[in-house]
Amino acid sequence: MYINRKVLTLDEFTIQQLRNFSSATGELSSLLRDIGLASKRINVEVNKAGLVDILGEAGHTNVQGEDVKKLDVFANQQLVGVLKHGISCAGIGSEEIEGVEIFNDEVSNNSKYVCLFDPLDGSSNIDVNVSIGTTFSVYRRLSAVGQPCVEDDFLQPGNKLVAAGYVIYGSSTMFVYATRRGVNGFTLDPSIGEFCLSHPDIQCPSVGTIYSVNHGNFFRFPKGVQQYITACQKRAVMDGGPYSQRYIGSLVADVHRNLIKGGIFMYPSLTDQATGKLRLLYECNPMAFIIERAGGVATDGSQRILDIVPTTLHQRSPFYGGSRDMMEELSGYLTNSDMQ
Ligand code: AHM
Ligand code: MG
Repeated sequence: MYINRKVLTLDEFTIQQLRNFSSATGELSSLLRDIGLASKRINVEVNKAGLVDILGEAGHTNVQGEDVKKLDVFANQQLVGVLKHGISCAGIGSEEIEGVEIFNDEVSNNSKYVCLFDPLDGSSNIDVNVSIGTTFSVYRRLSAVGQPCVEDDFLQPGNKLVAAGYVIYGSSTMFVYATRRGVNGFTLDPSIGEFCLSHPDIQCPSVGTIYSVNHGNFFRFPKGVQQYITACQKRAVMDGGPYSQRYIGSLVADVHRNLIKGGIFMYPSLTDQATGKLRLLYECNPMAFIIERAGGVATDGSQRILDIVPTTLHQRSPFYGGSRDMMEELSGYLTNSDMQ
């Protein structure tokens, strides 16, 4: 078997980054390694999802007599487990858990980060073999190190993020994370069980030809969004032709594609749900942080996603994000008050 030893693994890369900072303690590298480990375990179970009918339904006992858990519950347990037993995280917030979980042991109380995640996003796609993902946000805690962390440590705007990322369980499994220094992507090499640097310094193209939105909601969108979508469809051939509409219904997969190819993703407010669907702290913020670090733009229609000051753990926000020039064109439609 050929192994390319020149390709950096996720661990090697984060440690290399660390060497550039004399004051760095390695806690962030350790936290990313923990999330990487959990995501490898999640990946193994996601790949077996189609076997659930053979091995046993979720919530039942399989043929080996083991309890079969729903995948999103399993994913949550893996992430909570690695972070709780690791040395870098004082507590977590998760889409699967109502309140924050404060670890409150000696090592965790001395950790400087808190983490929020959606363990398995797009879970309605699991049963039909479509890409799903994990999203995560990392904040430096505000409360004093040495004490248990507190809920306010989690309620920070995205502009305070130290790092954010996602894992996509797709045709291959990728771990993408961003810090203030940029965005890098790592593909899981199953032969060695390591994430290997495959997409260094990801830059979102400033223009693209893809718009991603749930078209079924068209008549529930603000008028400006309807007008923008119609403009996407009416683009003249001389302007590069109409854009392509691509919507997977998995935030991670839709954003990942647009990040690489150029495009715009929208989950607008709806007439009967003004805040849209996506959760601010562990869905919108990590994606907005990554998009911005890659040179793109992300807003809720009127302000930067990353500037929204959260008040509750599971609050939702409309989300528009992607290629800079496409976002600028969209904002022309959204800022016109007749269009709202
Ligand atoms: P989930 O957290 O219940 O999986 O919902 C989030 C998902 C996103 O991945 C995706 O962008 C969106 O919901 C799709 O919603 P819809 O089916 O309304 O288009
Ligand atoms: Mg979700």
